[in-house]
Amino acid sequence: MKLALIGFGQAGGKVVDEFLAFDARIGGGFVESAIAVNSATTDLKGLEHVPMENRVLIGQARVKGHGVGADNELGAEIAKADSDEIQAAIDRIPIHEIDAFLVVAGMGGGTGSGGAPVLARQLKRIYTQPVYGLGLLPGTDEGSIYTLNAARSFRTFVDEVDNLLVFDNDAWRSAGESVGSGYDRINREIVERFGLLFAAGEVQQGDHVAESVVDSSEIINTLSNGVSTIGYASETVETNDGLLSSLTGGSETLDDGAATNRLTSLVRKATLGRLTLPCDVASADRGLVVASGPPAYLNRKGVERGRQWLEDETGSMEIRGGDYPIPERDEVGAIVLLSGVTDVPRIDQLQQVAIETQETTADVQASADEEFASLMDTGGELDALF
Ligand SMILES: Nc1nc2c(ncn2[C@@H]2O[C@H](COP(=O)(O)OP(=O)(O)OP(=O)(O)O)[C@@H](O)[C@H]2O)c(=O)[nH]1
Ligand SMILES: [Mg+2]
Repeated sequence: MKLALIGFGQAGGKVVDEFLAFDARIGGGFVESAIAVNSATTDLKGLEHVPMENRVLIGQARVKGHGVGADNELGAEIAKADSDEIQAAIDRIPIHEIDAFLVVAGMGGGTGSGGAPVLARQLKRIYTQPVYGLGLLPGTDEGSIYTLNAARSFRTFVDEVDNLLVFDNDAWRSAGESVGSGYDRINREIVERFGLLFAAGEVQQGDHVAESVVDSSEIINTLSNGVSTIGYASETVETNDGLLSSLTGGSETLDDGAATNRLTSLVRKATLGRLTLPCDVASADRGLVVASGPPAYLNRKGVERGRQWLEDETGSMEIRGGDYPIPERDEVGAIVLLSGVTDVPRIDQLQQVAIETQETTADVQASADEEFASLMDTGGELDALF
């Protein structure tokens, strides 16, 4: 499916940049337009693939190109104040060409975490296409301001978008890795999963028509509302099947039984392995299984078995399935999209933090009120004395 990508803040911009590189690498064609919005000049300069004219600096009057320093209320304010500048870039998107918007942002900082929900609301007001969010949750070791920002932003963002796809940095960090190289690796993991999903919905008739290719409407229906997570598992395969596909017309598999078994276990691995947002799989409301890779290795029975297995695992009647043939790839993979998930420990944890902070704020307010009242009482007594 064709997307207009909008990266908000530093993390959002970097991930959009990586999406562009990935799309070019796999010949996916799922990125129609890419825009980066930020309040920090250096972040925008650091991007490699987002076209210069699509890099939008906001909040110059308030923060002079230096970012908002994790103040997400300020992030939201400048996104509102400079909405015209953002809109000017969006006006250049060929809207009739796109199937959806995807707004990408780190939830822990200020610019993206505050601005992304504001932008999502603006897009939903104006356009009929679905507006999806891709929210990156901070690591638990980043400090409480990041957690608090994420807790607040998550609640707003999920309300403003049609579906919030989530990636939890905390579940994906590895010990001993520098922050910079860590993010580079993580960003590649992100775009591979979400990129393959969106690219799957972009296969055109005649590209390499497997009969059961995924259609963009199947992705859109799976993403109808709530929160989503993705699992992915892959296996390297022999690539000399270029010859084989040309001999067999690209429609037959090498060995049906082996291909079926491989796909079925890849679907299980993808689902039971590390998800972009770890959750209880049984709580998913809808799902989509996509088998990707060289056409000779894709097989309908394998996808169907995997799909049925996921139905049993989730108890959902709404599990879709299909193929994404990628002739040049030396990997067979299974992408499992789980949507409308509700049992998510990390989100419960974030909500708990938000509630506790609200209570603390309320307590502080209450004791301030009390103090004020007692001062006024004293004042009253003093009044009576005079
Ligand atoms: N996956 C991923 N996460 C990132 C990356 N950079 C930062 N983050 C995460 O995103 C959160 C927000 O950071 P930024 O995107 O830098 O924040 P910002 O939106 O630019 O806002 P300010 O810097 O406060 O103006 C951090 O808490 C990190 O968890 C990245 O390259 N990849
Ligand atoms: Mg920043």
